[in-house]
Amino acid sequence: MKKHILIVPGDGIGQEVTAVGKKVVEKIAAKFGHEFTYDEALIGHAAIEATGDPLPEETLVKMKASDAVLFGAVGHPKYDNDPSAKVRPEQGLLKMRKELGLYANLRPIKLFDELLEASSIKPELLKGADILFFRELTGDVYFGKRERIDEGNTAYDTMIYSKYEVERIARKAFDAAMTRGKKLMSVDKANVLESSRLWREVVLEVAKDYPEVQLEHQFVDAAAMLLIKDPRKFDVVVTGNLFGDILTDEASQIAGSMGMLASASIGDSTGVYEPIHGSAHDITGKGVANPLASILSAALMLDISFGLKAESEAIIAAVDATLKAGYRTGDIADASTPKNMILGTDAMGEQILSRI
Ligand code: GGG
Repeated sequence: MKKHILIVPGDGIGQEVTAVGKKVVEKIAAKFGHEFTYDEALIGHAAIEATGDPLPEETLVKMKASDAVLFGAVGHPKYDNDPSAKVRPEQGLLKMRKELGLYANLRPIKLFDELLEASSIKPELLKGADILFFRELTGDVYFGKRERIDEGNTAYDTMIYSKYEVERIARKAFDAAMTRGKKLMSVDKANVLESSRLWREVVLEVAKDYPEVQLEHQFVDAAAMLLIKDPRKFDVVVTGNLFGDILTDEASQIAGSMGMLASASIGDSTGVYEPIHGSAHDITGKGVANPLASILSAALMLDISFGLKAESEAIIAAVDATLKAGYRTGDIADASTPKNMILGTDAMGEQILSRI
């Protein structure tokens, strides 16, 4: 198979983990006889530094012309202490999602058995937990009108959803539920928010086309509590942009670490595959970042964008076998992990490559 992949490492540890993700894709191509070509582009702080724009036109053009994008992370600590900065790395991420019509963000919460003890949640509550989040990605407060008024003393962000936006993400989630346990949880805050009441109305309407799927509604606060209390209650979850952002970070603790969670953003054109973690400047340059989320994002890319199921499974099996062999990065190590089994980013990548 011939495919063109755009590598967009972004900022911080995005650079380090995406380099490893790319090596894994190259190994898969060699092993399975595919002809993948690659290009690279800037986004986020790296792009601001080079061009003044967090998503330069050149990057967007390359993204649209590619078969898939392997993405890293955006962010830089200099903006944390400058809340009024007009140009920010995250604007590149949001614009990319809007321009590519990436309305569905799939975030599988997969717990590898070997990491049961690494999780912050009791192992007996966790074993068998397997959740697939559908986070809506191009609506909500992230894209609603926002403004400072009252001479800068008051600010607002608008939580906004239209029917068609809810319907298309709901259909994706129902379709996924049909291929899994035929259970779907829709998360909203319909007891308070009007946009959530619209969300619930539309989900109920779409549900009529999926009579086999058992639909449950939860308020976001209750869902946040249940994720920790009873993670096995969850199968497929559909929710809005803000609630999905927060809940999936929480759910990463089920998988042991944010460094384990991959994601796929799909919609109208090129799919984008990225770890859910950010740029993590506190560990940037130390060579200790966990590359497994990037590697697992590459596996999602092969499966979802290219339909290469066996190739995708070969990556997941290599991750599983590496963990079974006892290798860990610092974020997923525990007190019982021997020091010589705690690896840095590249060494962990080498272990995965050797098992493909
Ligand atoms: N790889 C994910 C990433 O770069 N996250 C940084 C970020 O700003 N995330 C906000 C969001 O996902 O909406």
